[in-house]
Amino acid sequence: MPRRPPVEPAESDLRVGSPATHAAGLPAVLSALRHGVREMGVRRTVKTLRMVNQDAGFDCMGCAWPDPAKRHHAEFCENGAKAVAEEATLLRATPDLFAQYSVAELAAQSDFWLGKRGRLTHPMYLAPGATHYAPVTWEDAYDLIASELQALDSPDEAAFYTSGRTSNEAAFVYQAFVRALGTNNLPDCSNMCHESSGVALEQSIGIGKGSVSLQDIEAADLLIVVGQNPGTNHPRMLSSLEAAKRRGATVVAVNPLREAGLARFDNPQKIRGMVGRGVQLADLHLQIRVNGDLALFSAVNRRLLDADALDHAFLREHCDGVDALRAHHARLDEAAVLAATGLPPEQIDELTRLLVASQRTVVCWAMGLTQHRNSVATIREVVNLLLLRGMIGKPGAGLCPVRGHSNVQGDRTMGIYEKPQEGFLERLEGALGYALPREHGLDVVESITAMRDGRVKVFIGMGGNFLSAAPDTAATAAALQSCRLTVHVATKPNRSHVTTGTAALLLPTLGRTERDVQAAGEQVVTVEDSMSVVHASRGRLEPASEQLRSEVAIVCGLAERTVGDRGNVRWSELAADYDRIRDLIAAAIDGFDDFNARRDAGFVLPHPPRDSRSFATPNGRAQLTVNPLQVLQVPAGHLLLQTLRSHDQYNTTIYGLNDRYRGIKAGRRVVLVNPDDLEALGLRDGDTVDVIGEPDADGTERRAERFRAVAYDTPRGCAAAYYPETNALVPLHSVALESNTPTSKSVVVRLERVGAERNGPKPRP
Ligand SMILES: Nc1nc2c(c(=O)[nH]1)N[C@H]1C(S)=C(S)[C@@H](COP(=O)(O)OP(=O)(O)OC[C@H]3O[C@@H](n4cnc5c(=O)[nH]c(N)nc54)[C@H](O)[C@@H]3O)O[C@H]1N2
Ligand SMILES: Nc1nc2c(c(=O)[nH]1)N[C@H]1C(S)=C(S)[C@@H](COP(=O)(O)OP(=O)(O)OC[C@H]3O[C@@H](n4cnc5c(=O)[nH]c(N)nc54)[C@H](O)[C@@H]3O)O[C@H]1N2
Ligand SMILES: [Mo]
Repeated sequence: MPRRPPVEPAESDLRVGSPATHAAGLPAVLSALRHGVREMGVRRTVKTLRMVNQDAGFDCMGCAWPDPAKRHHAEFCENGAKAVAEEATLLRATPDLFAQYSVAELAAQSDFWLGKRGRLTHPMYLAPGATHYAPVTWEDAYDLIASELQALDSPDEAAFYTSGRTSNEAAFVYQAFVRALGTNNLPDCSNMCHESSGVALEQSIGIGKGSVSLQDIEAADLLIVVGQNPGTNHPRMLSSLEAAKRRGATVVAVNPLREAGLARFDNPQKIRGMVGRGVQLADLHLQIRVNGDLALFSAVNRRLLDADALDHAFLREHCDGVDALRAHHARLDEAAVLAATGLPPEQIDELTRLLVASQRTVVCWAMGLTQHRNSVATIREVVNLLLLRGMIGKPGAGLCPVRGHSNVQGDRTMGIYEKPQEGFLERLEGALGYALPREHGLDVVESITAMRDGRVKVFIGMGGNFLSAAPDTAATAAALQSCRLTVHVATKPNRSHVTTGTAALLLPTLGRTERDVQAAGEQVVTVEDSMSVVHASRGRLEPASEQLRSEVAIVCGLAERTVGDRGNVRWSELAADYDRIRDLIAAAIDGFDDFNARRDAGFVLPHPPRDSRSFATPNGRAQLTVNPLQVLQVPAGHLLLQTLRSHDQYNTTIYGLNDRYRGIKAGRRVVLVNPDDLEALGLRDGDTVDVIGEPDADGTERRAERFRAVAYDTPRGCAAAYYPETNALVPLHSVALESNTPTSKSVVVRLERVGAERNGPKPRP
């Protein structure tokens, strides 16, 4: 029975209370059930949630945190349950919706409203000059795309985006198709996410992935969680931290905010978590200033070097660069460290003391480290720390970049990468049996510029919400609008679907919860989690509409029409039986031998530093690196804004309008500011303000309108507000050095009070 979409609260409904001091527990279970029942009713909620992350069920698309070997009866968390409810919803965005509203009218709605229309049911086409999307057959849709692609002067005039939910099988055929066409233009969400981690790790240890397993997390005696909010974004990680704590581990949080999830945790899987007082997680909280981490880790490393608290045997046998690092840190300016971190030196001493005492150290991090101008340098400095202490390639120790999307790491392994290495291409070429392009392609930021300048004319998005996820919303909108054709393979409507090129197509696809039946029968797909474990995922629900096609089927259908069978590839055979795709993957990619035989049990991909302390750098040794301290200067009267996630969203998908842990209810347009800064800026808690970013070179202003200023516990000079409402403020040219990741956590802004005369109706984002 179709349900009615929820009604969006008005601006005046926004309430601000005190932040929570506990995470999860009963409120988490109740919140999960409320979202589930609202989207899909009681019976379907119970049935669906029982299949998450079970051996015979589907992989939760909530995050990339691994599953424990011994699974709980209900291996889910509040936000995993919300992610599932969002996909398994009974609401439907049918052709009637697109007949009722023009594209312009849809574009005037909020992200929340668009997402809450429900699942897309039919392929839809927006013809050149048309005002409304209209239904189209799959065959006509493929033909339209094929003819646009074939009409290009060069395959490099198309860009093929991927969001990290795509399965390994779909990702593999997608990149095989794109490269058959002749381009490496494969930008992906990683470019905006953990690219800085990949670049830094590749340089330092020769592989761009983390080096720990779940067992390592639980066996560590010291866990440092930097720039990450696991209580909201990786709630199952709290269970692992809890397990480590019960064995006596110390947890340190490095974060400008006192996130509830790192304070006290009531495990919803355990009775004691529902009725007891829970476990205190972080023993030490370093309330660092935004972008201060390079200074912090430099200062810690200097102290370790000064105290000679080093693993000399490990350094001698495996590493280069310790003398250069020592000479560099000997000149470290402690005053600059204090200014950048805002931390009392005693706290840095305390962290150093914990490190020296630790036998098994793990450092975990996420977007708080990766989305700054100096991110790659910062992460290299984190690697320096673990190398100095010999904390790589032994149990209970290592590097843990906590990935975001549930298969973002797997997509990269499958070749979704604009800068493929020669060795990878050679082997892939052998397996596919046709020639592959060598010239590197465009990443996300480069794709935006290329579209805007007319160098890219066709945009295809395999999932995701390119417009809302990318920086500089106005620039990205202009980029999409200057394309001849924009295509989205998607489950639910979003802003990218209503900011289109001259023509546009919406291709509805199966989600991971749904049964995928092809010519050879029911199919399974595989994913790779944050710790390099590959495992199977089986959809169980009936598809949201009979018209839906799987991502694999869509790619193969399109490839058949555009490039045709070639080499060893018969697209229709791949689409009929995903085992045939896995045969190709086994031949093309390291670590996937006997893929079909091993997919059900799951297996761990090789990771030389973790497995044998070997490092695939040019000289075979791990590299300690010298990273000059760069401190971002914020002009007087300005703040350094970090853009982050609320507890009720999945990236650009807005589940609901509350952020329970931060005390925000029924609204999202808030900017969290230190009370002393508010006073210094002549503002009061509760004022309505516009947030204004740095102007463009041509003077165009970047402004996000009507936010409630909220006095909040964050260091002086720093502020926080939700993404994607604030993406308009991130300049397209403001990127991390070396990784080209937008600096979503270092946005220089000022606040302008909105006078009573401007208290008109709420503008749309
Ligand atoms: N429920 C839910 N789960 C998700 C997602 C979601 O949106 N919702 N998104 C998924 C994705 S794609 C990703 S990448 C991950 C994101 O997971 P997170 O990285 O946890 O996500 P953010 O909300 O961006 O939080 C960034 C954290 O870093 C801190 N921080 C900001 N700037 C700095 C800094 O300069 N230094 C330090 N030390 N800390 C800083 C912030 O205060 C915040 O706690 O989560 C994944 N899981
Ligand atoms: N300011 C700011 N910007 C950021 C960030 C930030 O912290 N601050 N974080 C960045 C990060 S870490 C990331 S990863 C990106 C996220 O960027 P994206 O991955 O592009 O964005 P999502 O919001 O995850 O994409 C949601 C859409 O995916 C589609 N979808 C969902 N499930 C499926 C599926 O199974 N198949 C297909 N084909 N489509 C599906 C739905 O239509 C939904 O609307 O945003 C980045 N942008
Ligand atoms: Mo991400």
